Amino acid sequence: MLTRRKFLSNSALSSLAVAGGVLSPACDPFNRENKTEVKEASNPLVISTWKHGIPSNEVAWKVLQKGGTAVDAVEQGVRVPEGNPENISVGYGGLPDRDGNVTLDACIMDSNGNAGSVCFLQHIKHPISVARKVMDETPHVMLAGAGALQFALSKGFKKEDLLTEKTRQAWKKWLEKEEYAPVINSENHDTIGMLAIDGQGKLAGACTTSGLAYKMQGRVGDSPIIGAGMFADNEVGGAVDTGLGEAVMKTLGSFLIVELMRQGRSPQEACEEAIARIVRKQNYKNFQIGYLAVNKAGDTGAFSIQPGFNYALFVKNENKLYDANSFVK
Ligand code: SD4
Repeated sequence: MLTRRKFLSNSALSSLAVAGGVLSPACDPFNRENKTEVKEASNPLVISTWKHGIPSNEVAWKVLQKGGTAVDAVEQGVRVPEGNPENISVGYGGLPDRDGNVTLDACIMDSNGNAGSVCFLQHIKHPISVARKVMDETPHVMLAGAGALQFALSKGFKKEDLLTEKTRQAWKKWLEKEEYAPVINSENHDTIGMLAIDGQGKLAGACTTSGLAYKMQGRVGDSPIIGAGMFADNEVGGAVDTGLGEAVMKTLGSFLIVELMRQGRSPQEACEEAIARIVRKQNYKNFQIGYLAVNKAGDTGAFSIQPGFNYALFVKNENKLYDANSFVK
């Protein structure tokens, strides 16, 4: 196990923490003595939202088993629901906006603090892989709409119709009444957020969604916003959420959770505090938010506003679904 102090001195030796003028994330530019002890996870781990997390974790785990990195694991893992037309809230087959357009949001972060994101992206089945390319191959963090599509096409992604017969019918039915009300149960909230720790103890995260069903054209949620839908800091831990993005964007929930963990809260306490910040100010009765968090030691936390939020945790060769505790009982 590495303490943070050892970690700091190791990294200072290994690279003097400066590569191409960029400070290593472990290096404190103010040379303050940091007394926080950070335990390293002794096992790889994958955690993700909802029951589609089970097959997604399987794929991520296989990447880790082969010695792959956490960022490769989360990218490959969340591609599972993205590519599944039966999943009506992520990627291909996601429910459209009010005008029948499937518009996708996704983001990814690696263990070096790099981030990539796409929002309001249409016609591309795997937005997470476009977000990964934004991170790896552009000087930017986020590309939106037509620009994101143009970039994806330039990288060889295929332009596809993402509306399936099933979602076209659901949308037509919705048009009969055109009533828009966020629903608190899992039918309307099935974004996948995933965090992984690899064999080197490195941490990464990903989040991908088709967003709220029947949203206004152009609406972007929390999921592609770094620090809202997902945040991962390899020195501390990571967090992801699912639920009504507007509530999360107003509180920057995933960033908040990581910062609370940095200050010593457990992942569970940090998730509970992030939910507390929402229910204190917002009328939470009609919506759901669920948070997941993991720290560097591999401790996990999960908490939601309403009952019914579950998540999949793969650790020590076991991939299991758990029910999260909730604020409303
Ligand atoms: C959004 N947070 O677009 C997403 C929706 C979601 O599970 O999480 N669904 O607001």
